[in-house]
Amino acid sequence: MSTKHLKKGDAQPAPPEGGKLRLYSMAFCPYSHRARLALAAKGVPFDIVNINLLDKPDWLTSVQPQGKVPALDAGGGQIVIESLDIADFLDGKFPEPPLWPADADTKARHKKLIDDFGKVTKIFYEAVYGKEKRPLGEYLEEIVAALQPFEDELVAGGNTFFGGTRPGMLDYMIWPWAERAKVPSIINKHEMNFPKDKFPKLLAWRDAMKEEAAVKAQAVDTERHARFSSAYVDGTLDYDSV
Ligand SMILES: N[C@@H](CCC(=O)N[C@@H](CS)C(=O)NCC(=O)O)C(=O)O
Repeated sequence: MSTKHLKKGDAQPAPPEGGKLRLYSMAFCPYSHRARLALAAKGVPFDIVNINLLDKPDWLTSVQPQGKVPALDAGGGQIVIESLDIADFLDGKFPEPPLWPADADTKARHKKLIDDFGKVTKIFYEAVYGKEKRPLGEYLEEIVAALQPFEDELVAGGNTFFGGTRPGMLDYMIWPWAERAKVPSIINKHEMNFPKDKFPKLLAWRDAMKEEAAVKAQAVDTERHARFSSAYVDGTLDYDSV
Protein backbone atom coordinates (compact mmCIF):
# COMPACT_ATOMS: atom_id res chain seq x y z
CA MET A 1 0.00 0.00 0.00
CA SER A 2 1.22 3.49 -0.76
CA THR A 3 -0.23 6.97 -0.61
CA LYS A 4 0.35 9.65 -3.23
CA HIS A 5 1.67 12.91 -1.78
CA LEU A 6 1.68 16.01 -3.99
CA LYS A 7 5.00 17.78 -4.43
CA LYS A 8 6.51 20.83 -6.10
CA GLY A 9 5.31 21.09 -9.67
CA ASP A 10 2.10 19.14 -9.01
CA ALA A 11 -1.06 21.15 -9.63
CA GLN A 12 -3.46 21.92 -6.79
CA PRO A 13 -6.49 19.66 -7.27
CA ALA A 14 -9.76 21.39 -8.21
CA PRO A 15 -12.10 22.05 -5.26
CA PRO A 16 -14.10 18.98 -4.26
CA GLU A 17 -17.59 18.70 -5.68
CA GLY A 18 -20.82 19.10 -3.79
CA GLY A 19 -19.41 21.31 -1.05
CA LYS A 20 -17.38 18.45 0.42
CA LEU A 21 -14.75 19.43 2.98
CA ARG A 22 -11.12 19.00 2.04
CA LEU A 23 -8.25 18.17 4.37
CA TYR A 24 -4.68 18.98 3.38
CA SER A 25 -2.80 16.28 5.18
CA MET A 26 0.21 13.98 5.26
CA ALA A 27 -0.42 10.28 5.73
CA PHE A 28 1.96 9.88 8.69
CA CYS A 29 1.49 13.24 10.41
CA PRO A 30 -0.03 12.78 13.88
CA TYR A 31 -1.65 16.25 13.76
CA SER A 32 -3.30 15.48 10.43
CA HIS A 33 -4.38 12.19 12.02
CA ARG A 34 -6.18 14.19 14.73
CA ALA A 35 -8.13 16.09 12.06
CA ARG A 36 -8.96 12.88 10.16
CA LEU A 37 -10.24 11.30 13.38
CA ALA A 38 -12.48 14.29 14.11
CA LEU A 39 -13.86 14.20 10.56
CA ALA A 40 -14.46 10.45 10.77
CA ALA A 41 -16.06 10.75 14.22
CA LYS A 42 -18.53 13.27 12.79
CA GLY A 43 -19.22 11.07 9.77
CA VAL A 44 -18.64 14.02 7.45
CA PRO A 45 -17.65 13.23 3.86
CA PHE A 46 -14.27 14.75 3.04
CA ASP A 47 -11.49 14.40 0.57
CA ILE A 48 -7.80 14.33 1.35
CA VAL A 49 -4.94 16.02 -0.43
CA ASN A 50 -1.68 14.63 0.89
CA ILE A 51 1.40 16.83 0.76
CA ASN A 52 5.05 15.87 0.39
CA LEU A 53 6.49 18.00 3.19
CA LEU A 54 10.08 17.59 1.99
CA ASP A 55 9.28 19.04 -1.43
CA LYS A 56 6.19 21.18 -0.93
CA PRO A 57 4.04 22.42 -3.80
CA ASP A 58 4.34 26.22 -4.15
CA TRP A 59 0.59 26.66 -3.71
CA LEU A 60 0.66 25.15 -0.20
CA THR A 61 1.41 28.54 1.39
CA SER A 62 -1.71 30.00 -0.23
CA VAL A 63 -3.66 27.39 1.76
CA GLN A 64 -1.56 27.40 4.95
CA PRO A 65 0.84 30.38 5.18
CA GLN A 66 3.36 28.40 7.28
CA GLY A 67 3.33 25.55 4.75
CA LYS A 68 2.15 23.06 7.38
CA VAL A 69 -0.52 20.39 7.53
CA PRO A 70 -3.23 19.81 8.57
CA ALA A 71 -5.37 22.53 6.99
CA LEU A 72 -9.09 22.16 6.49
CA ASP A 73 -10.76 23.83 3.52
CA ALA A 74 -14.28 24.26 4.83
CA GLY A 75 -15.53 25.83 1.59
CA GLY A 76 -16.47 29.42 0.79
CA GLY A 77 -12.86 30.50 1.24
CA GLN A 78 -12.74 29.38 4.88
CA ILE A 79 -9.53 27.60 5.85
CA VAL A 80 -9.01 26.28 9.36
CA ILE A 81 -5.51 25.41 10.56
CA GLU A 82 -4.09 23.78 13.72
CA SER A 83 -5.31 20.28 14.51
CA LEU A 84 -7.14 21.12 17.72
CA ASP A 85 -8.81 24.17 16.14
CA ILE A 86 -9.91 21.99 13.22
CA ALA A 87 -11.46 19.43 15.59
CA ASP A 88 -13.08 22.25 17.59
CA PHE A 89 -14.43 23.85 14.41
CA LEU A 90 -15.91 20.51 13.28
CA ASP A 91 -17.48 20.00 16.70
CA GLY A 92 -19.19 23.39 16.39
CA LYS A 93 -20.31 22.90 12.79
CA PHE A 94 -21.52 19.30 13.16
CA PRO A 95 -22.98 18.96 16.67
CA GLU A 96 -23.55 15.19 16.57
CA PRO A 97 -21.97 13.35 18.22
CA PRO A 98 -20.59 16.05 20.53
CA LEU A 99 -16.87 15.65 21.15
CA TRP A 100 -16.38 17.92 24.14
CA PRO A 101 -17.87 16.90 27.51
CA ALA A 102 -21.10 18.77 28.34
CA ASP A 103 -19.88 19.55 31.85
CA ALA A 104 -17.80 22.77 31.85
CA ASP A 105 -15.34 21.63 34.53
CA THR A 106 -14.68 18.35 32.76
CA LYS A 107 -14.23 20.21 29.47
CA ALA A 108 -11.70 22.58 31.08
CA ARG A 109 -9.82 19.62 32.58
CA HIS A 110 -9.75 17.81 29.23
CA LYS A 111 -8.49 20.95 27.46
CA LYS A 112 -5.66 21.12 29.97
CA LEU A 113 -4.90 17.43 29.52
CA ILE A 114 -4.71 17.89 25.73
CA ASP A 115 -2.30 20.74 26.35
CA ASP A 116 -0.28 18.70 28.85
CA PHE A 117 -0.10 15.83 26.35
CA GLY A 118 2.45 18.04 24.59
CA LYS A 119 4.96 16.65 27.12
CA VAL A 120 4.35 13.15 25.78
CA THR A 121 4.57 14.19 22.13
CA LYS A 122 7.82 16.03 22.81
CA ILE A 123 9.43 12.97 24.43
CA PHE A 124 8.09 10.76 21.65
CA TYR A 125 9.56 13.10 19.02
CA GLU A 126 12.97 13.12 20.74
CA ALA A 127 13.01 9.32 21.10
CA VAL A 128 12.26 8.85 17.39
CA TYR A 129 13.82 11.83 15.63
CA GLY A 130 16.23 13.28 18.22
CA LYS A 131 19.77 13.79 16.91
CA GLU A 132 21.38 13.23 20.30
CA LYS A 133 19.84 10.08 21.66
CA ARG A 134 19.63 9.56 25.40
CA PRO A 135 19.27 6.08 26.95
CA LEU A 136 15.77 4.82 26.10
CA GLY A 137 15.05 4.21 29.79
CA GLU A 138 15.15 7.97 30.35
CA TYR A 139 12.49 8.61 27.73
CA LEU A 140 10.40 5.81 29.22
CA GLU A 141 10.65 7.27 32.71
CA GLU A 142 9.53 10.67 31.42
CA ILE A 143 6.66 9.22 29.40
CA VAL A 144 5.46 7.23 32.42
CA ALA A 145 5.41 10.40 34.53
CA ALA A 146 3.64 12.40 31.80
CA LEU A 147 0.98 9.70 31.32
CA GLN A 148 0.03 9.35 34.99
CA PRO A 149 -2.56 12.20 34.91
CA PHE A 150 -4.29 10.40 32.03
CA GLU A 151 -4.56 7.14 34.00
CA ASP A 152 -5.86 9.18 36.94
CA GLU A 153 -8.49 10.90 34.77
CA LEU A 154 -9.77 7.55 33.48
CA VAL A 155 -9.94 6.19 37.03
CA ALA A 156 -11.82 9.30 38.22
CA GLY A 157 -14.21 9.20 35.26
CA GLY A 158 -15.02 5.52 35.81
CA ASN A 159 -15.60 4.94 32.09
CA THR A 160 -13.73 3.22 29.28
CA PHE A 161 -13.12 6.47 27.41
CA PHE A 162 -12.22 9.98 28.53
CA GLY A 163 -15.39 11.05 26.72
CA GLY A 164 -17.48 8.58 28.77
CA THR A 165 -19.09 5.59 27.09
CA ARG A 166 -17.75 6.70 23.71
CA PRO A 167 -14.62 8.58 22.68
CA GLY A 168 -14.58 12.37 22.82
CA MET A 169 -12.17 15.17 22.02
CA LEU A 170 -9.46 14.13 24.48
CA ASP A 171 -9.58 10.52 23.25
CA TYR A 172 -9.18 11.51 19.61
CA MET A 173 -6.57 14.22 20.20
CA ILE A 174 -4.16 11.84 21.94
CA TRP A 175 -4.90 8.68 19.92
CA PRO A 176 -2.38 9.37 17.09
CA TRP A 177 0.51 8.85 19.52
CA ALA A 178 -1.08 5.73 21.02
CA GLU A 179 -1.23 4.28 17.51
CA ARG A 180 2.47 5.09 17.12
CA ALA A 181 3.46 3.94 20.65
CA LYS A 182 5.69 1.10 19.47
CA VAL A 183 7.60 3.21 16.94
CA PRO A 184 10.38 4.35 19.35
CA SER A 185 11.12 0.69 20.24
CA ILE A 186 11.12 -0.40 16.59
CA ILE A 187 13.27 2.51 15.41
CA ASN A 188 15.79 2.08 18.22
CA LYS A 189 15.67 -1.74 17.93
CA HIS A 190 15.19 -1.94 21.66
CA GLU A 191 12.00 -2.81 23.52
CA MET A 192 10.89 -0.03 25.87
CA ASN A 193 9.34 -2.02 28.68
CA PHE A 194 6.23 0.00 29.44
CA PRO A 195 5.12 -0.73 33.05
CA LYS A 196 1.71 -2.17 32.17
CA ASP A 197 0.75 -2.73 35.81
CA LYS A 198 0.80 1.04 36.41
CA PHE A 199 -1.65 1.81 33.62
CA PRO A 200 -4.52 -0.73 33.61
CA LYS A 201 -7.16 1.83 32.59
CA LEU A 202 -5.02 3.39 29.87
CA LEU A 203 -4.25 -0.02 28.39
CA ALA A 204 -7.94 -1.00 28.42
CA TRP A 205 -8.63 2.40 26.78
CA ARG A 206 -6.11 1.64 24.04
CA ASP A 207 -7.71 -1.76 23.34
CA ALA A 208 -11.19 -0.23 23.24
CA MET A 209 -10.08 2.66 21.00
CA LYS A 210 -8.69 0.20 18.45
CA GLU A 211 -12.23 -1.13 17.97
CA GLU A 212 -13.83 2.28 17.40
CA ALA A 213 -15.13 2.96 13.88
CA ALA A 214 -13.38 6.33 13.40
CA VAL A 215 -10.09 4.92 14.69
CA LYS A 216 -10.34 1.86 12.42
CA ALA A 217 -11.27 3.99 9.40
CA GLN A 218 -8.17 6.16 9.83
CA ALA A 219 -5.71 3.52 11.07
CA VAL A 220 -2.19 3.05 9.71
CA ASP A 221 -0.35 0.00 10.92
CA THR A 222 2.63 0.28 13.25
CA GLU A 223 5.13 -1.18 10.78
CA ARG A 224 4.19 1.44 8.21
CA HIS A 225 4.56 4.23 10.75
CA ALA A 226 7.97 2.81 11.67
CA ARG A 227 9.03 2.57 8.00
CA PHE A 228 8.09 6.23 7.56
CA SER A 229 9.99 7.39 10.66
CA SER A 230 13.01 5.25 9.88
CA ALA A 231 13.25 6.52 6.29
CA TYR A 232 12.80 10.09 7.53
CA VAL A 233 15.66 9.66 10.02
CA ASP A 234 17.90 8.01 7.39
CA GLY A 235 17.17 10.72 4.84
CA THR A 236 15.80 8.12 2.40
CA LEU A 237 12.14 9.04 2.64
CA ASP A 238 10.05 8.65 -0.47
CA TYR A 239 6.54 9.52 0.68
CA ASP A 240 4.85 7.56 -2.08
CA SER A 241 6.51 4.22 -1.37
CA VAL A 242 6.21 3.90 2.42
N1 LIG B 1 0.49 22.66 15.87
C1 LIG B 1 0.22 22.10 14.57
C2 LIG B 1 1.38 21.20 14.18
C3 LIG B 1 1.34 20.78 12.73
C4 LIG B 1 2.68 20.21 12.25
O1 LIG B 1 3.71 20.34 12.93
N2 LIG B 1 2.67 19.58 11.08
C5 LIG B 1 3.88 19.08 10.50
C6 LIG B 1 3.72 17.66 9.96
S1 LIG B 1 3.30 16.49 11.20
C7 LIG B 1 4.25 19.93 9.28
O2 LIG B 1 3.39 20.36 8.55
N3 LIG B 1 5.54 20.12 9.06
C8 LIG B 1 6.03 20.81 7.89
C9 LIG B 1 6.89 21.98 8.23
O3 LIG B 1 6.98 22.34 9.43
O4 LIG B 1 7.47 22.53 7.31
C10 LIG B 1 -1.11 21.34 14.61
O5 LIG B 1 -1.51 20.94 15.71
O6 LIG B 1 -1.76 21.20 13.57
